[in-house]
Amino acid sequence: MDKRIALITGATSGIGAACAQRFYEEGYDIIITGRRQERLDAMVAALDSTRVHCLCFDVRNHSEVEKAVNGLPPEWKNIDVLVNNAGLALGLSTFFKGNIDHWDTMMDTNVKGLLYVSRAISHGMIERKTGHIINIGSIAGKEVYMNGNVYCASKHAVDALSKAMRIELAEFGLRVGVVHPGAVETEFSEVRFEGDTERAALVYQGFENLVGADIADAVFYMASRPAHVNINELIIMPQAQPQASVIHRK
Ligand code: NDP
Ligand code: 8X3
Repeated sequence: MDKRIALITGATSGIGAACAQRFYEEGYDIIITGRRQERLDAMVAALDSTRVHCLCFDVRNHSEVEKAVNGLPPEWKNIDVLVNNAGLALGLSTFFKGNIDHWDTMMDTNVKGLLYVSRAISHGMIERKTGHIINIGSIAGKEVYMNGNVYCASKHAVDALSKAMRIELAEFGLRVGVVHPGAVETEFSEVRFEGDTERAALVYQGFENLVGADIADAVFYMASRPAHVNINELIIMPQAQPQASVIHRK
């Protein structure tokens, strides 16, 4: 395989870490990003360091994003696949009791952060007339569940932006897809419940949840289709979760 590069945002944990591992195993050189430098360092140490480049930045900070992408060494600039995975949910409550800081963080990360990274990286893809952007949405971007309001809105925005990007980038030969997972056991619920690990564990109790590798498999499937094939979207659920708010637990 010719040298191919995948950049994965939010690669320090969960779905992003699984995507990084999968692309690496499939022969890609990988650019891993996140805010936790120590985790990025540990990942580089566990792999062939000539095939991994790490960038530590917060996707919410537009100038940090631009600096990180524009400052890539020449041999890392030609990104073939961008996996926009960094994201989070904070809290579960009605909108009328909602925490405004939570709303800002979710919208800034899941929507604006994804836009900042995509804008910065798409310029090179457009110039080279090749590239693939794969966004990680959510079943929360296809359905709405009680108390999910702003997180669901942010993921509906990811769904809409995936369509917009596909329309606007097609003439340059680029592909855009989105993967919408149901419940995947990661650090997601620990983050949502702000470190309450007992509450987080309950989310995944009594049924077989998805794991990061299930989503990485779908993302890699999209990326590995022939160049004339674009998988627009995939919705991937645990068998026991037929819709967002229904989970059959034993
Ligand atoms: P994790 O909490 O395990 O991972 C989230 C990743 O996002 C981390 O690597 C984190 O890195 C990164 N991240 C969060 N905020 C920022 C930020 N401001 N700047 C840069 N990186 C950031 O959760 P998941 O792996 O589950 O989540 C990944 C994506 O999948 C999210 O978009 C989530 O909404 C989506 N998703 C998750 C589902 C699930 O059930 N788990 C289901 C459907 C969708 P760091 O903290 O180092 O910055
Ligand atoms: C994460 C899935 O249903 O917990 O996006 O919101 S859900």
